[in-house]
Amino acid sequence: MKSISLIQFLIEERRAGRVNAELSLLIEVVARACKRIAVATNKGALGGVLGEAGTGNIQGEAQKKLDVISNEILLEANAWGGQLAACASEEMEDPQPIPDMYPKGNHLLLFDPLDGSSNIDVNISVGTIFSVLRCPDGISEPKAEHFLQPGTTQLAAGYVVYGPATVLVLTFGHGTHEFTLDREVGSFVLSRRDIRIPEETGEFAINVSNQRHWEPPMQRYIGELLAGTDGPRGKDFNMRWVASMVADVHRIITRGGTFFYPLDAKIKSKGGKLRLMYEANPMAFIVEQAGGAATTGRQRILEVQPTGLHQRVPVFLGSKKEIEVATHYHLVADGAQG
Ligand code: AFP
Repeated sequence: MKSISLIQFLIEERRAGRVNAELSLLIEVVARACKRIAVATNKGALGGVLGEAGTGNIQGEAQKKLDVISNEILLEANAWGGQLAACASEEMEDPQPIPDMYPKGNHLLLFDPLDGSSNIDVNISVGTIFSVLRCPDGISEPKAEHFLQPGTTQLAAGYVVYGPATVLVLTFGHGTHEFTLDREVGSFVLSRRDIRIPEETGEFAINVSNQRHWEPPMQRYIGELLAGTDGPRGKDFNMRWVASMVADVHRIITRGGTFFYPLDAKIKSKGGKLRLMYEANPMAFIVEQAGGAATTGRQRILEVQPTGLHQRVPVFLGSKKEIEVATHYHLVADGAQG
């Protein structure tokens, strides 16, 4: 089979009128930055990149050295190319403007530079998640409010898993596609086009240690899965939890399944654990484009109107039929559905 590089794929998408030149170049730049993050990640202890950075991020979380390195790589790579009006990172309180000495473009880039970073030191897969929005017309110096667009307006979203292989998964709203990094050649090569997530599944992912804090409909749903053949679902379910969203989502993109980070009593005041703009929206776009579903348990994630750059939401995503069941239980509990 003739291999298709990411660059070739992007040129073909441009010719088909699905992507403009500026957006295509932006994705190339992000992919190139992610190759550098892959190199840093792969060096592990030998690169002096493991351990704490000794700083905290806007979320109040201790930063790992690789969180800081990955953030810097993405900021630096994207500053000068002329495709962006500004960047926003999960690691920074405010959006990062494009320095005056560089040309500005019409796009806004949001990223979680190193998702799952608590897994770095134990050599488990981590990843980068990104989302691209259009900069509102007439805005030359975007502020946080200009990023607060619902996920339905995303022009592109993707993630890179730094695992046994480095894999990029990408959507422009015309299907979800996977590229694997050929380390010898140094380029991403198309490995799966138009990925489809099976509608039904027997596998779910959730951090069960939070069970006692969940809301009743979540207790009900997971309780029924755990009851297996003896319970109302009449079948056994398997469970996985990597604690790197990129790795858990990649499993779902590959063989189906579901992922839940529901609301629980410990995180209720924050609105959830995962960030809408950096994690939930890009993953929801990717999953929906692969035929899956993504909700907050009550609402389609992509339709949530953001109120803050670092807003958190509950996340239910993956194989459609199961996400529908879990969401239905929440709506019934709220009295919104019979
Ligand atoms: P870190 O980047 O701090 O490791 O958080 C990862 C994450 O945001 C997401 O990737 C995981 O699914 C989730 O947190 C794991 O959360 P728990 O540690 O509460 O299971």
